[in-house]
Amino acid sequence: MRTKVAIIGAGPAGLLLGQLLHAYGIDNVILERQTADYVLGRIRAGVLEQGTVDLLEEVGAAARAHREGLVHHGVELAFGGVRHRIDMHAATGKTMMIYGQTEVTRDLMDARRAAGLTTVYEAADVTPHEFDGNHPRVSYVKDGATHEITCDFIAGCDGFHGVSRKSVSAAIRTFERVYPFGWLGILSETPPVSHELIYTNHERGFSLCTMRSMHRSRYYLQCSMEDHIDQWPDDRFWDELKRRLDREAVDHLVTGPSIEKSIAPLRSFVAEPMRFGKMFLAGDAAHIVPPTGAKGLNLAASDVHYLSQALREFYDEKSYAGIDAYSTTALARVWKAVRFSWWMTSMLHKFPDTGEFGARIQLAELDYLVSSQAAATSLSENYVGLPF
Ligand code: FAS
Ligand code: PHB
Repeated sequence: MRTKVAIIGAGPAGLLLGQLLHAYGIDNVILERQTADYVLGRIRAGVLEQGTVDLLEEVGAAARAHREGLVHHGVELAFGGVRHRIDMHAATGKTMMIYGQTEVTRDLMDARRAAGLTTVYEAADVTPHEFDGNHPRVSYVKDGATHEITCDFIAGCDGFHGVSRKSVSAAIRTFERVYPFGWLGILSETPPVSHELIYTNHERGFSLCTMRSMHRSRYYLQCSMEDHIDQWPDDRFWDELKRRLDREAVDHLVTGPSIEKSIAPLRSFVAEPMRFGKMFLAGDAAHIVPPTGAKGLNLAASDVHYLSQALREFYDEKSYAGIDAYSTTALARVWKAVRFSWWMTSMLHKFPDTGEFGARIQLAELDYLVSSQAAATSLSENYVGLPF
């Protein structure tokens, strides 16, 4: 098989890149290790920046998001048992959209299928070859036979555990911080406790009240990395959540059976550079952020925005300028989001090793945020998404 761009991974990064390239008349094929249903079964992000919604619009995959997505103008920060609203729209003129990553993925899969583009699911042993030369290609195994795709470029959109970054033997630098806790997440068919998200700093640990719709809620609790999901039956989850919420939230909390429950580790990770000859890394393949700042999915979107523009410039104008600048341009925005996600995580979670002093610094930071317009504006412009 021959294509211009071989994309490894059919998560949000790979699917959005595929549709952007298609919009620019650039032929592409996606190779995905799992089945489409498996990809759709992963419950992850929930908040879309305006820039991400704009990209979905650009590829004609935003109609359902506009119908079903919830537009939010702010978030609430709770500490010391009191909730404070940060009006992000007033500070930035921008809004966020609550629309699950599962739905984004489904809309992009539908758009790809409607365009008749090739996605090979259950592709095993996907391997990028000769991307530091002039004849890049990708091999894979399907139904017991080995196949090969020759291409001009390879896009590694295969997530943190993918093959692309691991295939790079050249100079690659990684930067990492692993947090001493995880997020225990639950999904339930219950009305959300508030119309907006509630981030809570509590002496027992962080909690987040979020949602997927007005009848489907999602909640997160900071938990120990030693915790196992079997130790958290629904009743224990709801009891612990009530201990961490403010009184008004407890009064409005509607509990119910979990329809999904999982524990995610938290880390900050960046690989530099994001380009190796004819192969590019995008999304979680290149960086990971703790979900506190709701940046993971949105960074995947900005990466593939930069990459698709660079490839469009190459094919339209035979210019390598965008391709040569891709890594530097993407990393400039990545690191600002990594900083913001680290800052939000440091401010809101319980860190046993920083003791009482660390806890007081967190409360001072939160108190400053809710009493200074400048501080609230700084948080807001990072949360709604810095410009592309
Ligand atoms: P993905 O990991 O989504 O997609 C990579 C794809 O590549 C997968 O489909 C995988 O099957 C495929 N793949 C991997 N190896 C391959 C190989 N060798 N060959 C072929 N295909 C291969 N972000 C938020 O903003 N908010 C959140 O609350 C949030 N929660 C998260 C919870 C969890 C448990 C995880 C893991 C992540 C969470 N994230 C969250 C971040 C998440 O949303 C990512 O940022 C987002 O999925 C990034 O998309 P991709 O870069 O496409 O990577
Ligand atoms: C979610 O809705 O899953 C979500 C929202 C905000 C975050 C993290 C996760 O910071």
